[in-house]
Amino acid sequence: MTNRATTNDLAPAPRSSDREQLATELLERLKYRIGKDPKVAKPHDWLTAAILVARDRVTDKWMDSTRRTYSTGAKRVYYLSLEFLIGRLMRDAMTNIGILDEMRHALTSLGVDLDVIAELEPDAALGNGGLGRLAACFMESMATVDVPAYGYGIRYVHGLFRQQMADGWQVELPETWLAHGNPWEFERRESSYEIGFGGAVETINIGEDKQRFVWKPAERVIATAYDTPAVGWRAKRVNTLRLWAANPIDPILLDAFNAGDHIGALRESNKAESLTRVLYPADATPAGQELRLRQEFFFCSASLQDILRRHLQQYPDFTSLPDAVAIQLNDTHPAVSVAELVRLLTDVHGLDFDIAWDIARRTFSYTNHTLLPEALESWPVPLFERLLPRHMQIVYAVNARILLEARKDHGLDDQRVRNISLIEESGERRVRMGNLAFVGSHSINGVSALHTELMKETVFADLHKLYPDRINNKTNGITPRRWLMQCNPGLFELIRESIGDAFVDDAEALPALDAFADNRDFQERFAAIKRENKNRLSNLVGSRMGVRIDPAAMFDIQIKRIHEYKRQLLNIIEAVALYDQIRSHPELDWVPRVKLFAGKAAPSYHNAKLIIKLANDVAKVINNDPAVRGLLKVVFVPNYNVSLAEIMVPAADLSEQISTAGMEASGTGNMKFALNGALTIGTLDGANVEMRDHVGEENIVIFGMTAEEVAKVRAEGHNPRAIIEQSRELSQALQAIASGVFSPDDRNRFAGLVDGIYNHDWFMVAADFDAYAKAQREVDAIWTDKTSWYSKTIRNTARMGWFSSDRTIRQYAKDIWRA
Ligand code: B1H
Repeated sequence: MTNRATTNDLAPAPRSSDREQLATELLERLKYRIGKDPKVAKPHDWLTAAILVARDRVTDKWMDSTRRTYSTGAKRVYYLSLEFLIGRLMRDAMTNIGILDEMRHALTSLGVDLDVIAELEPDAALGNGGLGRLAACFMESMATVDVPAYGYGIRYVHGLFRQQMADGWQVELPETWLAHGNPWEFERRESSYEIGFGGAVETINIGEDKQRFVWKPAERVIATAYDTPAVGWRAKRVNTLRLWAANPIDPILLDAFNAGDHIGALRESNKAESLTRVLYPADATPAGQELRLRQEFFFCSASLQDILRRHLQQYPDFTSLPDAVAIQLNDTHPAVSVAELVRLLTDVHGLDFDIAWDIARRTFSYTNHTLLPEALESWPVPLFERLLPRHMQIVYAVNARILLEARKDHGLDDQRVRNISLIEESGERRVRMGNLAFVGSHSINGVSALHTELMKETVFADLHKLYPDRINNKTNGITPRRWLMQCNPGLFELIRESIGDAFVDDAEALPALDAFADNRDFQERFAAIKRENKNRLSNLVGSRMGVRIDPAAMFDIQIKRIHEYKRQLLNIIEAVALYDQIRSHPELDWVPRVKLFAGKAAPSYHNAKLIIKLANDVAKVINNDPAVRGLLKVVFVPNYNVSLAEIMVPAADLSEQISTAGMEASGTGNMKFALNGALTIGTLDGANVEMRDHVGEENIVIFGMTAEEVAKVRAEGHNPRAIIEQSRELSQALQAIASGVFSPDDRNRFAGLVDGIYNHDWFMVAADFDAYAKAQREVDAIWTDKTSWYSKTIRNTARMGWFSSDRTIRQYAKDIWRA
């Protein structure tokens, strides 16, 4: 294990920075909280003790922060998200409170290696991919820039599945992050709420033509809070991540039990607990099952009840809610909150509907994360009505006034009225959660400049015309603490030695590094650090997979969820074409490359799983062909997660960001790689566009169709067959794959995948292939000139400061939350 992080002297002195004090605390926690003698303590016990020491120190700051929010009357921000992809927390928390180095020494003095126990901490994978990881970066940045914030979500017992390879196929295994307990969390029995489902609505006439509505749910469960501290950089502020677990009202049905029905007695309990048992593993595609809608409503209702209770502790009524509270909806997953807040304010707290609606709209804001039509959440009306009868009424009531206003005041025609309706009327009637979130929010934001423009032109075109001030852009960001300081301590130290400490607190001071981009000595040190990071990844690939990769080769990495629009297939086809070229022209100076892939496929996504199998099949052939002479290797690293990203990102030379233009809302992996000194090969999609603007077009390799061109070709019809026939490289590669060169045991395995490219090529793999292959040879040329390579990659690091999530959060705070 390489020597890591030496950031201790940057942070404020902890209560006692003394390593003896930390050692004393470790022994004390071990003895009194874990009940172990150091002589018999297992590595896991030491991990728990170390976390408890860190947690206790965080707790002081946590209480200070809470008190400060209360006494200053500051606005509170609530971030509602069905996903928080946290990863490990120990190194993060210790870095941010400034005890990492002292803790390392304290543990060493007790005969324990911090790096060894750090590996034992489970990776909290309560999210699928970018959307969940963004929520985790935002939690850290909100604390860092001193925004009083609460994250609200679900405490899934099982996070995203563990991926195993069986003969090159993805196999999903349950993930059990809570198996050894979770020393970070505090269970809050006192913060629990009843959540209802189903039943009926009673109407009570209260005179003067007025009515009250009382929802009588048929089923009820209890939501119990678990709090985890979210520590900002230098522990200026500690916020709360509050995750809800579902429990039965009656843990055991005594009547049934006494009657001998021991299983039946637990039915209620099992049903309640199944609600928060597992994260839906679909990324950028909605799960669509009843249990998912139950999860969504469960955590929204619990969070809103909690928010309203806290508000009433400090204010006399709810007229002040929009000034005291901002609620950010992370995609449409929490959109049912709009109806639930209106219900709570009217039915439970007695406000008039108009007032409640106005409060809701001024309190909520909504972030859209995808334009993929299949990803836009909608629920069948019968299901929604059965599960949430009162919310159905509220949706209809809201819809009536929106549509009336649209027709009367704005003169919209039938078609446009249909487009903005909360109810989809063509085919099966469905509740459109995107439209509900839109009309219930004062701000609707996209996650990159391009994505935001496309939102205005496509899915929300008519709503945007009706409410032209609501859509705005907030380009995503990443936390530089986790994604530079912690994952790449070598580079972090080099930057610090070169430009001083300013960038440590303000990533936008990084451009000072530009002055070193052409400095030979600096380039060599930069290269040496990259090499060390590559050695570490080589060792991991060697020990975990038994595949030898040469750290001197170019590490070309594509890591993200497997999805057709992300075009891992384009990358694999290019590998096959390159393989042909290397064999046909052994006399040429091929740049040695390792193409690394990692990522999970949704278990029900057939083509995505087939793409994983293809990568593994292609790897097997190429890696074992002596004619390649080791010039090309293909590796699919199993079980991609945050911790693996922390090793792969700093080791990358080339970052693959090659989605079909117009389809990736932003991307955030793209930012992590560039910050860590990789060159990007990418399309003009998502945040790549803004990355090009920041790093300069000479420092990024852009290829392929633009979003506009993709839209045009799709509208006018596209003839992929003709394109393929004109490209010898592409047709040979496709034929090899289709005819079973890589799958001799099942020659037809990939025929369907290749047919899709020949017949419709929806994702423009054929259309972009030649441009991509050409761009790859440009990359080779740059690589060959090492001075040029490092001058570009150093400039990438220098110019990525703007993509810090601190900047993103400041923009949300100023423009949307007014916090
Ligand atoms: C993103 C999702 C997503 N967009 C549905 N949409 C899900 C949709 O479980 N579901 O139902 C889960 C996730 N995730 C990603 O968000 C975008 O694809 C990225 O481009 C973007 O960078 C990221 C964060 O904004």
